[in-house]
Amino acid sequence: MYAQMVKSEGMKSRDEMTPEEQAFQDRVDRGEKIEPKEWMPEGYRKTLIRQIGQHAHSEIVGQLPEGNWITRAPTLERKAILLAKVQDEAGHGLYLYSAAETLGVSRDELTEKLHSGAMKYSSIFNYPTLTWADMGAVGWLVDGAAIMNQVPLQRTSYGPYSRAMIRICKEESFHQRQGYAIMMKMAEGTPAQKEMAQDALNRFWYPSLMMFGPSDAESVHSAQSIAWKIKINTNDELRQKFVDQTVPQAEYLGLSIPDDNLRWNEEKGGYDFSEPNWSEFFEVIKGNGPCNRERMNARVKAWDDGAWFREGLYAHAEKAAHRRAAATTAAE
Ligand code: FAQ
Repeated sequence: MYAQMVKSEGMKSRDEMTPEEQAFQDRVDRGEKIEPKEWMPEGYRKTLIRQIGQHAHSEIVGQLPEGNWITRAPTLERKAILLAKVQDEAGHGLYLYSAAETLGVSRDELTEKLHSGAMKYSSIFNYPTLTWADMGAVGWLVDGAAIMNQVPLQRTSYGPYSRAMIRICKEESFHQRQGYAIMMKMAEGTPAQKEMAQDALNRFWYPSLMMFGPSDAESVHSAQSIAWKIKINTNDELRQKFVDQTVPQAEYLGLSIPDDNLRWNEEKGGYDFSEPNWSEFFEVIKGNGPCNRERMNARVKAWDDGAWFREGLYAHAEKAAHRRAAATTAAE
């Protein structure tokens, strides 16, 4: 049904594992959670840092396309809701950076890697948000895709990541509902408003499908990540589930999915659908999407503008440590 998964580089068969690695794999297979101070293979640690770090960066960069519309929300209520959603994304970034820190990497190191282009963030946030209807499409489709990916990640094998996901998923559900509520309002509005909703769906459909990553045949990390239960499902499995869930929602709105090949396939019990343009995806993750430069410039500027504040915090922490040390010496 899905493309064959490729073997991940360096992935070992049981016979090739050391006794320590075998014992670790047994724990994972039994469904035990791995906690920060416990022994883990270096590859497991690195894969988690890559995935959790990329996820954290996505939450932070992901504030930008919606932040763009806070000042232009059509009503005070919509503004308050959007503001709360964007603030939630900042919180998700922080839980995830904290989860990554338990693996021995600092948030500053991760930020530096994002800014230098050594680490990625989700391709979806390199597309522009052109109209208010895009706030609906982002909530409905982008948060919808995020939930599809993140609900299984609540069962991921690394304890801190799994616990961060449980909390994040609760908030993402509200995000998806608020996006769908915007789409419902637009779709039952004037013909011009319905047209805006359709246009937003047309532009966000394929980029949303890309969020799940390349097809299983091109996904270099899936096999190893699934064996370690860092990932629970393959990219194609989750993409299929997302399409199956979203098509009836579009029908309810009276909008059309921009895909002439979309058809219910009775035999597989799911929709057949067109693949996204994968060369566009690989260009976007290489840094050549419509908004990559704008997004990175905004993040680097925010980081640089905040330098005085971070320096103030460090100076304060240093003085407080000196005072504590002096008080301890005086008491002795
Ligand atoms: N964008 O071998 P695979 C959100 C890269 S949700 C960019 O399949 P893997 C909420 C991949 O890193 C969005 N790069 O990789 C929100 C690898 O490159 P590398 C974030 C991508 O890791 C909503 C290469 O392609 N969610 O932010 C993408 O096994 C609204 C080969 O790919 C997560 O991060 C992509 N879409 O599977 C916020 C969820 N796909 O690192 C604000 C956790 C693949 O070797 C507003 N992450 N690549 O240089 C995952 O589940 C996985 O990492 C996948 C990719 C499924 C994304």
